[in-house]
Amino acid sequence: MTQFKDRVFSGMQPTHTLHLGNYLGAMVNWVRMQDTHDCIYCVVDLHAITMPQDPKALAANIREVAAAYIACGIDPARSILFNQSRVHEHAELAWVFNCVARMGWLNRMTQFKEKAGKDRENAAVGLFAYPTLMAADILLYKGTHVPVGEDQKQHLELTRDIAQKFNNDFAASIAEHGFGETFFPLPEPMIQGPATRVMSLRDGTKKMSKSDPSDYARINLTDDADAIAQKVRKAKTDPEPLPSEAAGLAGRPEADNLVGIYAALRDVPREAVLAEFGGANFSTFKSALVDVAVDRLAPITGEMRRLSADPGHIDAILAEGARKASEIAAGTMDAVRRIVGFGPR
Ligand code: AQP
Repeated sequence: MTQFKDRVFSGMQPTHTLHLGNYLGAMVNWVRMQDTHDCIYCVVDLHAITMPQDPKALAANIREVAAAYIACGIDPARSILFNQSRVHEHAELAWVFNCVARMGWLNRMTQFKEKAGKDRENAAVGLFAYPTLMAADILLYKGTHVPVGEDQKQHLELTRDIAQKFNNDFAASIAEHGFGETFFPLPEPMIQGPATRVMSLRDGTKKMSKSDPSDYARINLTDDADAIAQKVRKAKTDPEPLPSEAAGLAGRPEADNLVGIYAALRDVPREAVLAEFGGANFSTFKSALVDVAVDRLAPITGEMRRLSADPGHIDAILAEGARKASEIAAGTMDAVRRIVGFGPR
């Protein structure tokens, strides 16, 4: 059995500024994993164009998301940080995986259904094939651990299915070329951020999302203290005071979400939050929530602003990251070409 070196891969789309859901659901975990793993963090710009993007805004968002990674604690000296479109092997391996994955597998993906909405006939083919590109992103680096929010669980399962099918379909060729019994690892999803599913501030049943048309639905990492205070004050709640125990949050999605956000920002269990605020009304709780959110996010926002003032520096970091990523990607793709039968280039 081939042994795979532990390696983390994950990415975020530069479709908009990052928000609290991206931060608590994935980024906090990304930062921690740098202490224990080799990490590769990507700004997944090829994924971004699965929905229409303004080219100028996309270019700016790529730099802004890279700045957010660094401001949150991703260290380009320890982790590889780059944007996906600079490494052409992502698209090349995705094509091979388009020929490995089955239509039925992709038809089951709930994210495509949600994003395509009722007008499925008019959705980009790339939006449908999004999960095969995601599988290529991870497997190009033989990623073994993928820290993500809960919404990505289904795509990770598909990545494992694709890796498994590739390993089975090409088993003879993999062995013949001396690559052992299995070529790709089956990556493990690591859904363990402080809040793996942060919900919209306007609707506690919908996830907080970059593409939500209302900016009041999310707290962006670029929001200043006033914007955070306004959004939290306007956040939807219900008329009851906060319960003293977690069971009392059942059927109260907005209360549950705000308590979860507060707990995650302070890194304490929900029970501790309810022990402190049980019986309090929302205006008291929201003031406390604004304070912790501002405390936690202000240093990140400040650092993003500082980094964004020097786009050349960010571009240099992305170029160096792409150089390192390409070295690994080229090796994997060269092997895949041989395994599939294209021969070396
Ligand atoms: N609301 C959320 N709660 C917890 N985790 C979340 N993530 C996203 N939203 C939440 C996690 O953040 C990482 C990056 O996500 P992405 O940029 O690839 O896109 P997404 O999952 O589709 O996030 P958005 O914000 O909803 O973007 P749009 O609106 O552009 O599609 C992932 O690990 C994700 O799980």
